[in-house]
Amino acid sequence: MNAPHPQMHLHKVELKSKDYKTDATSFWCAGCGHYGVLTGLLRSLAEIGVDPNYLVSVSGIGCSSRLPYFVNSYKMHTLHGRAGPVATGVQLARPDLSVVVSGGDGDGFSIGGGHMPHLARKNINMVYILMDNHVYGLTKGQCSPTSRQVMKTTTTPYGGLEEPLDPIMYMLTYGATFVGQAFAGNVKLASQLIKEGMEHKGFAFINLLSQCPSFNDIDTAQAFKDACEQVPDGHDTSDLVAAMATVNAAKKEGRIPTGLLYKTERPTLDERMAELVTRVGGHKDYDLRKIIDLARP
Ligand SMILES: Cc1ncc(C[n+]2csc(CCOP(=O)(O)OP(=O)(O)O)c2C)c(N)n1
Repeated sequence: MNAPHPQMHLHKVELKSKDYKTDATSFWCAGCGHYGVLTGLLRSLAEIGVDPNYLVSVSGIGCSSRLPYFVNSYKMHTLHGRAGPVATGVQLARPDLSVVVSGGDGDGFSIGGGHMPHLARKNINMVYILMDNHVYGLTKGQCSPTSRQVMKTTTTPYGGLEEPLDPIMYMLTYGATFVGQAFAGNVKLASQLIKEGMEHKGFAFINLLSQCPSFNDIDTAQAFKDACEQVPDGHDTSDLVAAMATVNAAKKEGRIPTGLLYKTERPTLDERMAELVTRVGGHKDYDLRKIIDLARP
């Protein structure tokens, strides 16, 4: 049985979702899907009772990467595409903290694309929320790796030349141990997935489809809502091949499968490091800071 995240037991608090919201002024446009992601996250934090003192939200650069500003937590607004590696350092140094990464499809899969397979295969214990609006929002409407080919953008005025990347297939392929998807406007499902992802020990990837009313006029809230279809109750979340087949079948029909698509259990990188340090170094209580101190000349 996969032991739950250590923080979840030790530091529970009773707060309402509004208590997790800072009073930072939002710069997101009216009607932006990112608001749904934020509401879903705040709700899941309250449901679990996460202590903000043990929560770190990490992001790169983009409209989506502003999310940590609004979350009552420690936070790191890092470089474009580099949230994953920074969050990895946080998680390995302090495995007792809950680490939530948020960012856009450009941040995660263009400039940051090289990091994604490694977060998944190393099974870093964190939640990665992709706020996928199929476009670069902050820089005003360039095409992203998830832009649909038919979309005309400032960099593809006649439509795209490339097939879009599917973040879900990508994550299933590279070994993420928790993979879920929802329309950001379906706050109930989004918050449920984030909650389960936070309780999951390992790399939890959640793709939240988020409309950009300013720079993407084809993937509107209504279009996402109409295309999303929750996987049936009988869906076997432990079967990787079934998860891939479900995604492929849906794609052929222009549907987007939502809900928990895949979940498995395997040691996390910090657990493997703790085991190694105990076995090889003879340290009973693994603490990276102590190890670093010991290694100092
Ligand atoms: C090294 C570097 N290259 C390019 C940029 C410019 N830039 C800032 S955000 C961004 C993409 C934003 O799109 P996305 O990550 O999808 O997030 P969104 O704004 O749509 O939420 C780009 C290209 C940058 N800040 N740093």
